[in-house]
Amino acid sequence: MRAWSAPELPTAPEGGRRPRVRDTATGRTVDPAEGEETATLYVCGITPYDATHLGHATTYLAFDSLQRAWRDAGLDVEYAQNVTDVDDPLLERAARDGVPWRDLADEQIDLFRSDMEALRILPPDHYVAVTDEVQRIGEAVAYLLESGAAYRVPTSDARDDDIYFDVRQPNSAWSLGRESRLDAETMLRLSAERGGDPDRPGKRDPLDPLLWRAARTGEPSWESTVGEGRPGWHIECSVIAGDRLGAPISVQGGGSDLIFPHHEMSAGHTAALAHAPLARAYVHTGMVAYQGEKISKSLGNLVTVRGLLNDGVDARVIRLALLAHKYSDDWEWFDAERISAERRLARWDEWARSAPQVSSAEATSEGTEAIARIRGRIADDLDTPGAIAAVDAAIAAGVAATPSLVAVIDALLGIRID
Ligand code: 5CA
Ligand code: ZN
Repeated sequence: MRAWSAPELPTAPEGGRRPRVRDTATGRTVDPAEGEETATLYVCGITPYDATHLGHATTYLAFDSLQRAWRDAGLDVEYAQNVTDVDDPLLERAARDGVPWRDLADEQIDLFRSDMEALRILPPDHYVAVTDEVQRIGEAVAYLLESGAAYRVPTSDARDDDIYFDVRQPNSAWSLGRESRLDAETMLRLSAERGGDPDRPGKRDPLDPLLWRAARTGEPSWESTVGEGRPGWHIECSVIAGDRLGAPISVQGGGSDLIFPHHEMSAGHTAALAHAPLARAYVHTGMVAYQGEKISKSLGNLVTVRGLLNDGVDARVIRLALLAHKYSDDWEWFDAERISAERRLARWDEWARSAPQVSSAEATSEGTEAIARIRGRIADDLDTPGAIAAVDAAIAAGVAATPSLVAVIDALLGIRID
């Protein structure tokens, strides 16, 4: 599927540092592309049933920062992202609003693309709709059945059986809890809250996740190796990441609401399919809240990228406001975030216009130091607030706006100042 247009990446001076990031599965900060010349990244994409809110934007911006850091360090990046364009929340919203689910999905995917483009977020090399991968997913589910990692559960309202993944199958690359490190009670609670069905009769373990849902009347379905139906949620990301990037990838990314069950089960599926871990590092962004609650399409407390842009807010202000928070922290959006980002951007623009100019050939030692500081902050687990503070400090100290310094700010923070 078509992604969106890539923003221009400026040519920064050599000397970028390889980023280290915190891996949820080990709690350690690691270089997930150690020894590699190409870093591979998979970030869980949207379920397209409502507009891109600031929580989504923050998550995609964090992985944009990671890619910018990798590229600044001279690595190539191969990046895949899915679109969950068939799933219960999308079907329920379409039914509620009386619109065909396909139309709702297409409209929201278009909006998402235009929001990502406005925010100058680097597009994936592989932008993959789940509905285009149903055959491949069906084959993967057939393989899991044959190898004993999956089993059938009879249904009362469908002709075929549903198919579930057996979380207790021994596997050298994964066992339950490997990625999330949660206790059994928390897993049960989160499974019930986040799309699982722990109470479904006929399962071997309450946590076993759905791999394939047999066709039901009134629901979209496709023919596949395992009959007519549609994919479960976690298998889509395992199959797309494995097919486009190959396991293990450097980083599996998404919001912290995906740690369990989504990334845990995706890792389990990949281990059973490829006999390899899904990722070298699992990186999770914090949840953005508004009016005291996590921003969520289902709660309806949305602050959308489109809404802010329509109010005349500069896309660079949105970027700066979001980057002012450490990616892994939970935080809450207030109007004050926008106001302080506007003031900061005005200072930065003013500096680029009025600070003593020097030619690109000339490097001042203060400028070189500021560049090293910005790079050092980003390489240290994507400390964007630290990098922003380093720019503020350079401006306050009267450092010249050299082309190199301006280019590094654009290359790493995606903010072009003029
Ligand atoms: N389609 C699945 C992933 S395969 C999904 O979770 N879609 S989503 O539209 O609900 O979320 C898209 C991305 O935004 C996910 O990475 C999710 O973790 C992240 N996200 C959702 N809400 C927030 C929030 N309030 N703050 C930060 N990130 C969020
Ligand atoms: Zn996913």
